Amino acid sequence: MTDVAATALEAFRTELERLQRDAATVLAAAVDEAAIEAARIEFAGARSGRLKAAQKLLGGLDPAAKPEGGRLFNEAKAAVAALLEVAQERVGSAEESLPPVDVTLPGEILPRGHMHPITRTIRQVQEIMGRLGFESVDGPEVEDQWHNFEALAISPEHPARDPLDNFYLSVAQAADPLLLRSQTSTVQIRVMESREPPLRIVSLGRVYRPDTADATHYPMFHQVEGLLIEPGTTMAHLKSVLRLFASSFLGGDVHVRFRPSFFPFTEPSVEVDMEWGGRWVEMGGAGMVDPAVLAAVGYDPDVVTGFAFGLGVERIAARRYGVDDIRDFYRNDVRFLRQF
Ligand code: FA5
Repeated sequence: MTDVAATALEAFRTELERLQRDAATVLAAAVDEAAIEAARIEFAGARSGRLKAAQKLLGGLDPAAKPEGGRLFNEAKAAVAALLEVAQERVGSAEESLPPVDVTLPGEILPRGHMHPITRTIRQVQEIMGRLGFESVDGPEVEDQWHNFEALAISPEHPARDPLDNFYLSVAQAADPLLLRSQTSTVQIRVMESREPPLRIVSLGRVYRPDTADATHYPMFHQVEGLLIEPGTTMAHLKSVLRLFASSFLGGDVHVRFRPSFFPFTEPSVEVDMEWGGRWVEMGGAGMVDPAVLAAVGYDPDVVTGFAFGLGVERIAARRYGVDDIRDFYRNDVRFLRQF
């Protein structure tokens, strides 16, 4: 091989090396299909790609240099093809894992929930009672013997204190076993202990009893407790407040019926039934606050009078919304809940 032919072959080798280096740089920076296609045209394009130009140079080499030149050219061509393939795979898998984004599409509409019917009932009761001048207050769900029973004149041997009728949290032998409150009447005591009359309060919250769940019972339910302490209060005021409440909440002219009953903390005591749509339903208990309770909280029973009532929130909500089974409120079935 002449010196001239050897120099031309060396120049050819240098050009092929530069071509491969450039292809590697360009393809490493390619981030999408379009960049790879541009690189393919630049390096391997059939008409004006750089490999095509190198092939033309190969044709001009000295016959003695051609076998080596051909080998170098095939190597470079295979290297560019491999670089293209690797880049293609990298970009393809990245694009597959990313969902295509069409920014002109409207956003995903998230389903919007609404208040649970029991929460809504609680707010409505608070609002109605607020208009009648009753301030909304809260009390703890974990209670002691004093607030759940003793101050309410429920004696130690009263069946309401039976361990089978309550969720006690500490051992029964403990001096003052705590329990999940079984009624919201506890809040009457807490408020009267900390404030002086006159009082108009309403308290809505959860209470717990080991009752078997059925259409009208649930082991966890809500009560609304009302307490009014004002001079000259009578049962007539109690009935008027309950009737005004029932008419506002249920709508229309709701009749309220009192049936004689017994609660240790009211005297006289009554069961409260409401008639609506031709049916009477028991909603709760009520009565004049017993003098023993007034004395327990430090009031003078000869001077202070008042009434109290406690209604089942699930019962009044069921009545209001025409629900036959209060268990439906807690089944978490959105098809049921969506209706309200
Ligand atoms: C009481 O709990 C008294 N504290 C009510 C009271 C307050 C009387 C103030 C006098 C003065 P009773 O145990 O009857 O009373 O419950 C009241 C209401 O709670 C019932 O009428 C009923 O509507 C509701 N209730 C009782 N147990 C359940 C239960 N397991 N599931 C759903 N609601 C219930």
